[in-house]
Amino acid sequence: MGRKRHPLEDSDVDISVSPPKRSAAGLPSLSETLRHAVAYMGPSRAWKTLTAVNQKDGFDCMSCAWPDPPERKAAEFCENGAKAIGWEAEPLKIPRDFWADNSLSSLEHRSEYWLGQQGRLVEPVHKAAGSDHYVPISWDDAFEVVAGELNKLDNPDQATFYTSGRTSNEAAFLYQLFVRAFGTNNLPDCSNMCHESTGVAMGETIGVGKSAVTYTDFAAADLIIIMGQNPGTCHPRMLTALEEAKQAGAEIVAVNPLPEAGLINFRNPQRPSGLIGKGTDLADQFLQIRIAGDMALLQALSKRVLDAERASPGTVLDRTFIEEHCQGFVGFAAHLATLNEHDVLAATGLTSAEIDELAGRYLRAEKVIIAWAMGLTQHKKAVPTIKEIINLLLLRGNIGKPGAGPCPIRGHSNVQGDRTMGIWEKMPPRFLDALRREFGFDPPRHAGVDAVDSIRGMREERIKVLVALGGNLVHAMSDTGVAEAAVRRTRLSVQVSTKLNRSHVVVGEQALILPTLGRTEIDRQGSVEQFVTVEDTVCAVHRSSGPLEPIAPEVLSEVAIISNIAQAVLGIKVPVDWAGLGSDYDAIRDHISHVVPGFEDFNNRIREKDGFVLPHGPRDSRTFPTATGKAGFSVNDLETIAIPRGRLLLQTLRSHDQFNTTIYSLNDRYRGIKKGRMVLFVNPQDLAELGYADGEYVDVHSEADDGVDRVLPQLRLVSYPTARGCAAAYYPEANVLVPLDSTADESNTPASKSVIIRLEPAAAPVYGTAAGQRN
Ligand SMILES: Nc1nc2c(c(=O)[nH]1)N[C@H]1C(S)=C(S)[C@@H](COP(=O)(O)OP(=O)(O)OC[C@H]3O[C@@H](n4cnc5c(=O)[nH]c(N)nc54)[C@H](O)[C@@H]3O)O[C@H]1N2
Ligand SMILES: Nc1nc2c(c(=O)[nH]1)N[C@H]1C(S)=C(S)[C@@H](COP(=O)(O)OP(=O)(O)OC[C@H]3O[C@@H](n4cnc5c(=O)[nH]c(N)nc54)[C@H](O)[C@@H]3O)O[C@H]1N2
Ligand SMILES: [Mo]
Repeated sequence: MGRKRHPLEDSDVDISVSPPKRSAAGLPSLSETLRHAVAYMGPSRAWKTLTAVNQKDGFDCMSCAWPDPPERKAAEFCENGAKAIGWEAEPLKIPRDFWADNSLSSLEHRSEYWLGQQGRLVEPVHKAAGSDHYVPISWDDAFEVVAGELNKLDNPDQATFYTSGRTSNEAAFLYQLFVRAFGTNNLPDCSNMCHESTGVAMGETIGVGKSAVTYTDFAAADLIIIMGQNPGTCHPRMLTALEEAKQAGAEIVAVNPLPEAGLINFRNPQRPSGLIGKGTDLADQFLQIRIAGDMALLQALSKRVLDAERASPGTVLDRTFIEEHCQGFVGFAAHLATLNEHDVLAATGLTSAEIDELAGRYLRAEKVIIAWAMGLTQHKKAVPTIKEIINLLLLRGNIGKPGAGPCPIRGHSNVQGDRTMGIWEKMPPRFLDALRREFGFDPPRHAGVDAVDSIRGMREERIKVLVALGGNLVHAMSDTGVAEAAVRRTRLSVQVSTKLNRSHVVVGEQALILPTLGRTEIDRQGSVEQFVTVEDTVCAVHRSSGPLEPIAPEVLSEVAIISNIAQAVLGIKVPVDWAGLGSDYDAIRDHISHVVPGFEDFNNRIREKDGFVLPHGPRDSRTFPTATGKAGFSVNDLETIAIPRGRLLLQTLRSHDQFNTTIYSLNDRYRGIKKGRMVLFVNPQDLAELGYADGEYVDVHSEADDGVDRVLPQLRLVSYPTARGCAAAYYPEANVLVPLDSTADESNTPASKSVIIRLEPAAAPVYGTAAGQRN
């Protein structure tokens, strides 16, 4: 096999920097895909997995929530999907002596990259109180440890149950059922750090927090505006949909502080012309906005639409739609009349002409999609910003018709489905009522804690047990130092995982790792092969079943683990057949069909090859399940971030070779970075004004109201064409800079894309050499 088994610890000593790319995918992507897949899995496993991924009878790719097209190609995956599959399906196991050889205090100094390279977890391990080592433990003993600690608590709210968005619908449903039967709504999830702002904003304005656009709408749109999203890296198959839309005549506009390669040009590796030709130019207009300037831009666009209506009454707004389906228009229009163009230009860094041009495109288009991701959701004003997307769309009836609508692009492959299944700390009473009717116990009614509040609870020792179904909470969370100290204060932390990460080495007094099957593997209960289901970002539900034999016979599925924990913790306290549900996923789906709207007759409908699309009132019939039954225009006061002189606004983002906290390699091909992640991208003029040069090393300090000096030391400066006044660094490393209390209003999502920073010359010598000597 082509991969070194234990690559050297990353040291960032050899970072090399070249100019950013102007085009995504193409031949380099195809060769990276094959190189990566074969190096990790070998040719036969690579073939087996890659021919099954995203096929109708195969498994759902775990790399993002982008939907599958109605007609599947033979190769229905992207470069980054292949990396995710290779990472999971590599036939490398953590050996038994690993736990004796590596103390927790030594593992703590290992990077996320190194931890992820050690192979699959194949046996449950336990760290006893006071011990510095994990020791293998039997499954039954592991479940008893969990039961012992949970049943010792004074009340169920002293435990919190995190979920990451790879969990299937079946596992998610069973997990929330167990947690609520145990007696708490403490069900934080990765969505709290991701699209929570979207859920709040769309829930309040149109009554549904999910995309009102389906796959086929892309090709039917006249204009697609992509805000705060990097599809070339994070949703590469979206580029195919954009290319198809473009060929069908759509215009595409990108709004981003960075000229991301995938937004500019796409060389479709599925077509010969994409491999050797020039590719398709995607963006007709690129607005290089300042970080957090989107709310001002959206308001300025709506104002221009209203001005156009005033100039030619009756020709611009969709009056019929507004009168029949909306409320709040008059107040909204009056509020925007006071919008000050100077404030808009200062906040966005754009010119009036650029905004006029985009407004012109919006006015000419009959059908408009606005898509967005983390560039919009992770700011203090994220919720009102997304509400301004809704305002702009409502003005011309761009919702509930083909080719139009708001389109949040979700991240984790089943994060949306997990929510649908009840993974949320504040599910509405109608869901809890349905649980009670179905299962005959009364679920708790008071709201639980989200991810940030879970950390606060652990920090203050109100929460004593952390159970995590997947993910890497301590490293995905903001304020790494605070998050880690908080988890260390728990009595027990439990991780249900496929591979090692930081959350396995920064743990409570006692800790458990429970190894589980991944998407690529066959899940047998008894001798019967099970399948699971997922929901993608456009509400399509379909099956997933992996083609590979499990990495080891002892490894249990997530469903089986939850079922066993529930039996150990609850026994017969509630009338739920945990064992039966753990061994027959159809039985779980039967319950889902009674509890979750849209899943009626689930078991039959899911067996129809394509699965089904969940109902969505605004999308299907312009029915808005809000308090008033109408879509709401909202009034949002423009508030911009005051950046003191000599400071920059930092966003924390993903490289091309990572999946969240999982690092595949130290390269970021499109941005020209090789062999290192400790870089800070800054505009050349800002660098000059601050008195630094490309290649110098700095310590980055964040500045927050709490006065705490948070530092990320020794970043190599990279002169980069980002918007003025803005900087970018990689997540999760840069999470040390994001204060725990810096969150979005209303959604409590960490504001990890607007951090005020100050640069200082690197205090310590850089990796043994003087700063600036190395390029
Ligand atoms: N390969 C790969 N795929 C993934 C993931 C991964 O890590 N790797 N993660 C998955 C997950 S969980 C998610 S949520 C998604 C994330 O998908 P993205 O949201 O695309 O990921 P980020 O890297 O956070 O990129 C945010 C983008 O927003 C831009 N941006 C930052 N601040 C602003 C702003 O203020 N305004 C505007 N207009 N733009 C801004 C950045 O320049 C960047 O292009 O991807 C999913 N898919
Ligand atoms: N600064 C900053 N912070 C951020 C973000 C940001 O843009 N900037 N983005 C935020 C976003 S959008 C998100 S979604 C969160 C991500 O937060 P998480 O979802 O908590 O983190 P991941 O890195 O996706 O979790 C990876 C781990 O999941 C486990 N795993 C993988 N596959 C499986 C499986 O099939 N089953 C189980 N049980 N476990 C599995 C592996 O052990 C792996 O190490 O981070 C957030 N944090
Ligand atoms: Mo995410």
